[in-house]
Amino acid sequence: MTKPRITSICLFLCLLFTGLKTMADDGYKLWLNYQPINDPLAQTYKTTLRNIVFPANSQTLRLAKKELLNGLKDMLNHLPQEQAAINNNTLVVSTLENIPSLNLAIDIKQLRLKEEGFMIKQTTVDGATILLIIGQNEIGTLYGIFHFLQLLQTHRPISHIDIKEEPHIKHRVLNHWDNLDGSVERGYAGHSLWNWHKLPDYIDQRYVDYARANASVGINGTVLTNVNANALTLTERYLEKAAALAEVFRPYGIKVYLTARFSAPLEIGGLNTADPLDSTVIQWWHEKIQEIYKHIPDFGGFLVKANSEGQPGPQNYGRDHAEGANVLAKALQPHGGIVMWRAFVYDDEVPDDRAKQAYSEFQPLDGEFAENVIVQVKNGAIDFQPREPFHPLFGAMPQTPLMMEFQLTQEYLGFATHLAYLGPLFEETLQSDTYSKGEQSYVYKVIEGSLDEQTLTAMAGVANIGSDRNWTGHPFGQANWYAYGKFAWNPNGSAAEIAANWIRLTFTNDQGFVKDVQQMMMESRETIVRYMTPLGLHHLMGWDHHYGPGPWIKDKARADWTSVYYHNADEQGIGFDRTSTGSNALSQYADPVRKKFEDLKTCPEEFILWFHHLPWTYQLRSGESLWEALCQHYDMGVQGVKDMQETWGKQRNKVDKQRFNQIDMLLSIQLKEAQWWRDACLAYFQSQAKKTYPKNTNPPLHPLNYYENLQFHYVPGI
Ligand code: GCW
Repeated sequence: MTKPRITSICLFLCLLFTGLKTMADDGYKLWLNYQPINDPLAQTYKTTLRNIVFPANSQTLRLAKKELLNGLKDMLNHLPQEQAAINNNTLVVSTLENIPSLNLAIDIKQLRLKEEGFMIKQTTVDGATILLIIGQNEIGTLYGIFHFLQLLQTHRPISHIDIKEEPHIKHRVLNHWDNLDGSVERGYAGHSLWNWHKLPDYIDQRYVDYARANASVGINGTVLTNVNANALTLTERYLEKAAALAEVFRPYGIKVYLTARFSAPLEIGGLNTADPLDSTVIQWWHEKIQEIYKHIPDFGGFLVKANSEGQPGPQNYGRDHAEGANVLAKALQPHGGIVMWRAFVYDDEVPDDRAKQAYSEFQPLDGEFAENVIVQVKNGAIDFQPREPFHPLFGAMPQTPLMMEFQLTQEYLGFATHLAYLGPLFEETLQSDTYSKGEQSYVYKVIEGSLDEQTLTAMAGVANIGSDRNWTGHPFGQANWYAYGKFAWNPNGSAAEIAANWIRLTFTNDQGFVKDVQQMMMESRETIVRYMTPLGLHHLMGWDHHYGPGPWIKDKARADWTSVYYHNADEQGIGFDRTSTGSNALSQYADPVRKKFEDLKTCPEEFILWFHHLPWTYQLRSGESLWEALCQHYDMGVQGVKDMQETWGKQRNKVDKQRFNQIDMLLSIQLKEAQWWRDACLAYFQSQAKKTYPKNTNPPLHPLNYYENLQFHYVPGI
């Protein structure tokens, strides 16, 4: 070959390569982005996967096989040879149950797997080196395939591989706050995915892709409808529609759940009461549940928000939460269904510290709930704030299964315009020590049932998914969906590791990129805490729509819907006293936790104003006064966004143009809004503290009344 020809081939390859980088990627594929592998590893993969034995005798196994072969074709441009017998370099995929039919010299008694678990193992059978993917059942096998593909996507070695994976939590569920009119409460990524109007006859491809994405991270349940429930959901017309979705999701191992409006017997049942102890009501639920199972034979059960924020519930009839939950549970039990009963309650009348109310109402009911009821508790006692201490109910109800509710949709973390990787928030909560049974009684152990020997276990994530082409609005919102799935599978997981894998799956395996972007993700949530609610402040957001800052919000129908109730700032000081001199919410924690938070010497400064009301002159460990530290945190928050911009700016040539630009533009919005949060909060707190700004803190750009008078219309999510 002549020199000029070689040069032009090189040039062509270079152009092709850079062309790939700049090609548009709209993010629709999520982390299921099977990029061609241009790495020496590709050859090893192909050799190891020369042949395949994969009898696919069911719908789930057929789609697992299709997923595998498509993935191999896209990544390796290689299709293994289908074999009946087992030779060297064969990939064998099977459920445990099907192994005997393969005549493999393997003792299956040795292979123990928990429900939905799988193993991936290289081994020698009858002299042949083979790779085994074995699932405890069909769904476990599908999970094994996805896991295997992810290993290839992230360029991991597969020789001598020996992996066993089992879910630590049984029900790994998304909660959609989707309304029947197509809107999504606190949804920032477009409309609802569910087109109720066209269902049941029109099956959008999105439903399939949604199921596939969930299965790829082990999510096995979906609550289709908003917890602020509409009784119509339970009418025949809508059950037919929900059944059509259930049918799409079933082969992917995903069960459908619905939200039950407690007053449904009145609203759609024609009864004149919804008293859970009334025999006609009991009968009504019994019949309704039978009807549901006729439509959806594997229906998962109900999620219920009762006696909270105006939702009806058993207390309307003088009954308690257990009496309410148990009526539904009894009717669901013969069918294997469960009730997820939310503990997000705060009394309509009693203006006690809102942080105490869930515990006050639920803890005394420990042991009163039916076996198939699990109490769904938000990660913190107020409401999905950028940072909250763990909810005091964790560890406090040993005789009741408790599940975690995380919010993936960023209601309080900048909607879908701010980059907030929530892995560190999940990890921080799950690794908190409740001390309920002495040291190391971590929240994750409560959730996985190991602390109190619970077998009914679950986790919920309030979905951040909508009709936006890239599903989550912000491309990095996808990481929160992914990370939620991973933590629901193993609540003792690592946010940093999950982030690195997600980056590799979603963007590239380029080491520099992975390192930079992982660091950016890991710091992103702390950055938001700094420019929104530093040092334990909380609930400072704009009224009702929750967009932007509103530390001045006061004089509303309920004190605990205002901001001033939570920060109590005046000329003397700031913070909510939850110690024994204040609301004593701290008494709800186990003693070592209470003491740690109560004592200013040991209270972590990130929670200091959550638990203490302190003078502005209070000296923090850094030596700064509280006022100076507050100013500094707001400044660090804004600087944190600038740092993210810089990090992202360096990645221009490492990702496709489309996502690069999207993220770049979103970071600009985030910077503007971080500055706005900082300026508005500082202007307000300065007006209370009446202190001068520290030397290195620039005063806000505008006077306080400018921020107070900003008006917004058509904010998404309401
Ligand atoms: O965070 C609040 C939201 C409400 C939500 C409620 C809840 C679905 O502002 O929109 O209602 O929590 O979790 O029930």
